[in-house]
Amino acid sequence: MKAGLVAVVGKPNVGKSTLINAIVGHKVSIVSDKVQTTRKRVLGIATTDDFQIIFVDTPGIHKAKHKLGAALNETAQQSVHDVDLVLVMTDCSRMPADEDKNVSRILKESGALNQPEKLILCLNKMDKLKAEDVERVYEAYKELFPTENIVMTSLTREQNLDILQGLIVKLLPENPTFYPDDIYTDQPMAFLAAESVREKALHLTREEIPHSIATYCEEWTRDETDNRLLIRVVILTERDGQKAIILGHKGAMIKEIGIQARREIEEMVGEQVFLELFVKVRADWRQSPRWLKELDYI
Ligand SMILES: Nc1nc2c(ncn2[C@@H]2O[C@H](COP(=O)(O)OP(=O)(O)OP(=O)(O)O)[C@@H](O)[C@H]2O)c(=O)[nH]1
Ligand SMILES: [Mg+2]
Repeated sequence: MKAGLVAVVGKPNVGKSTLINAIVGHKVSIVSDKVQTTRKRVLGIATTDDFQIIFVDTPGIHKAKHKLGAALNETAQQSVHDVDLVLVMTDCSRMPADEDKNVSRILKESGALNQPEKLILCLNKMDKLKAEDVERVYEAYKELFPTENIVMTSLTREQNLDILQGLIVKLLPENPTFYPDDIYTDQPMAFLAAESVREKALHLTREEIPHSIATYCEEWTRDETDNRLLIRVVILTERDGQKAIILGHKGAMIKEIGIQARREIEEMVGEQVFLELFVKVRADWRQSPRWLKELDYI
């Protein structure tokens, strides 16, 4: 039996959470085309008869502009300690940017680059890479993250996912499993439900809205009269104007967020649910240590 922890790190929006969901086979971490989608450390656990990969999903490492950003970077940096493997993910359709260099520097400082045999470099989004650029990007990323364990993938097309999984398993130490085989995350259902709401809001909104909202589950109870699960999720915004956008014209936006999230949550819990959404305004919550703590971001 091979088993162990694999921290997945990299700059924002490269596909870290997409990878984890694909190998775990459950949606443990939300995905979007906006940066800084993942906001806290989340475990995604894939178990078979031969292995247990315990992925640590982390926020994308970026140039922080507020306390929330600093907390996200801190979470990501801490996650590479005490793991068996570090998987660094990059978007190979572009040459390394300052953010990739910053990730490299952080991994160097943590000592991860001194153990190339425990480092995996995933060059993702190869579907967007031109054939004539392959060698150039390969060498450029290898220079930043020196290791022989390199896999080029397209997660959206499921290309080379099996090769990457095989490599992870090969490099994991011999261990008994750490979690029962039916557990796929360390997060409670209430967190997954709140994240589902945030994901739908990220998909349906633009500009500053995705970054300025947070969600949390306020209530998770069973209605005694009709035995239905009642889930109340709060969408936190920073300004009245943002609240108005989330609500939408005559409530159309929040209704759509609710419909899409409810569908996903019902699939997750395997029964019908009553999903209630509330929008609250808390000025500058991203700068408030109390709110960041409340939301479990620090
Ligand atoms: N074209 C292409 N898009 C991809 C691929 N893998 C992931 N994506 C897309 O890239 C975007 C970001 O994916 P995420 O998994 O949320 O990225 P992340 O690295 O977890 O991002 P943060 O949590 O913000 O750090 C989503 O729109 C994905 O669908 C790929 O192989 N090719
Ligand atoms: Mg993510």
